[in-house]
Amino acid sequence: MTSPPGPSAPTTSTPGTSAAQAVAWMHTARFLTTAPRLEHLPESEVPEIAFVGRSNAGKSTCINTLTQQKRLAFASKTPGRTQAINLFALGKQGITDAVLADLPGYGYAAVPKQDKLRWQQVMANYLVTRPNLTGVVMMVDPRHGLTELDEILLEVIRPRVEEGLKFLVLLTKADKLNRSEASKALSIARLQTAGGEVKLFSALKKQGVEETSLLLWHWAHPEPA
Ligand SMILES: Nc1nc2c(ncn2[C@@H]2O[C@H](COP(=O)(O)OP(=O)(O)O)[C@@H](O)[C@H]2O)c(=O)[nH]1
Ligand SMILES: [Mg+2]
Repeated sequence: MTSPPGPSAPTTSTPGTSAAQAVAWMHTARFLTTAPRLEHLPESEVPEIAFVGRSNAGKSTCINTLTQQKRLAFASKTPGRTQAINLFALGKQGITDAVLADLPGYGYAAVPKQDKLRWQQVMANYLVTRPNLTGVVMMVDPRHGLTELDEILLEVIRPRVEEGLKFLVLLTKADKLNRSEASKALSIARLQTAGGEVKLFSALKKQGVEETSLLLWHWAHPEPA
């Protein structure tokens, strides 16, 4: 909780894109398709940003808050789509300039082991092979920190991160932490991600919404070199 939420918080950006524009861009999200297996994923040229996280980490709430649309993550709860990759398109009227991929939460105890393993395999394959994957946002409940499965996933994507894949850890439910707990959680997560980018996020207080939207915008619209 380093800065107060709200429009008064200044956000830096490259010329042309304000935080408000990035937030509005996120609000254009609409359901695109659902893919129970990798071979069902449509080929795509546009940058794709994947949301991953342990079950109950706050992923659905975060996606709903960023996109300002309750039915998106709801779509991911529809029977048949729960163990699937759900894609959402971003961009103005019919012009898709990025895709959000919602990957089912992992680590849920009640899921049979066989299904868990199958799903971990699908997810690992997706993260390693998806050609247009541009960035990964990992949602982590800061009261639990990065779990073993989170760390395994980090290992899976590490080679791609070294080749330029973007990566962000969002510490969710930040409203449940006091100031010192928040700064401690940030330091620990930064250590665990070897200096990777980590931000606080609260759906309840709308904390981190502008910063995250702007960051994802820049992932999807890199400056020409
Ligand atoms: N206080 C608080 N609770 C949250 C926040 N985000 C999610 N939660 C709660 O955490 C639980 C899990 O959230 P959900 O989005 O369903 O997690 P998912 O399983 O990762 O999709 C729910 O009870 C949410 O209401 C937040 O920013 N603040
Ligand atoms: Mg969910």
